[in-house]
Amino acid sequence: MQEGTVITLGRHIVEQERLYPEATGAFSNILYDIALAAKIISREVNRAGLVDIIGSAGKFNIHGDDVRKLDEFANDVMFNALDHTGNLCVMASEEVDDPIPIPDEFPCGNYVLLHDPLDGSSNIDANVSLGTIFSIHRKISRGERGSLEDLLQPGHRQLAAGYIVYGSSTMLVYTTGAGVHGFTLEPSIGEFLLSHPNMRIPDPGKKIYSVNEAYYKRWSPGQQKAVDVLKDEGYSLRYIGSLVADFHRTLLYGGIFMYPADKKSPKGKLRLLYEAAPLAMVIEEAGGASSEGTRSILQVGPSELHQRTPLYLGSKSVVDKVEATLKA
Ligand code: AHM
Ligand code: MG
Repeated sequence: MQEGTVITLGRHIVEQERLYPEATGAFSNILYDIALAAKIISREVNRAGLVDIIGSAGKFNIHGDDVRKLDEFANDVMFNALDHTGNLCVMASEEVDDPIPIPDEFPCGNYVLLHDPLDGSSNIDANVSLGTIFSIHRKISRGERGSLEDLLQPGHRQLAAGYIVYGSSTMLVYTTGAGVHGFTLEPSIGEFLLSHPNMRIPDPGKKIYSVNEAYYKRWSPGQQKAVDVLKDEGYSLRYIGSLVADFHRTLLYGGIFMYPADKKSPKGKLRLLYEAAPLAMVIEEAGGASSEGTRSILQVGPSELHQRTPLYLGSKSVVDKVEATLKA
């Protein structure tokens, strides 16, 4: 490749697809459609602070209950970008209780999409980074239309996963199992451009742990010990409270992100299928590790759509160390 060549997300997806001669293009189209949805969500997230000044162009504003409506907007954008293309057989969203069928008037395809359309939206008033998280599986059920069975697959079967972080710039990071690649949105041309090829998490990386330490008294003795040990080793605490932003920093700098189980939330807070599994695929593909305490998140077989899980993500040596302390 010539020096100075600009690689758009579209070109990158096509080049990745060529690695699989049997590919039909359907899978690539899903990634394009997610990127389109991300651009629309990014535009609205960036405008959210202006709504009081210039008025809302859409059906939401930024206050009180209406904050949640930005989640709903993002959810609708994802649905509308992906419902009609004939590539998906069923979807699921953190915002919706039940499986989301493809409308009867559209054909179904061989893929399954799960997503959290706008994670961390309670932070929007403070201009804190938000994110979208996605996970793609192959259809495994026999019927023509997808079903719950297609959605309840363990993370190790994901074909692709990634996230978009709406930060000081908007970035899309994804993996199809052939490395982790990061793209930055160039707003003036509306394209995601390859800015972070072959991302690898540093190990051990910067001495950073990321957890809501206010819950310390509710943690198990093993969890308390794990954090005590990190502090004794000179680690610093960084916690934004917006998962995609905390995860993105962890991927770039190393260290560990934790959302453990505690006495109040014995299964943790974060969702296995929309948050934990996709980010676990990304971090493991980048050379890091994921855990739910005793095993990789990717090994956990879901039994319900909105299942929660304790979550550890980060540099492999650090996750291993914390896992060992939890077991001790
Ligand atoms: P949400 O799904 O209700 O938006 O909550 C998810 C968010 C994550 O972004 C973040 O990691 C976590 O909740 C923070 O929770 P806490 O305030 O308990 O630390
Ligand atoms: Mg969420």
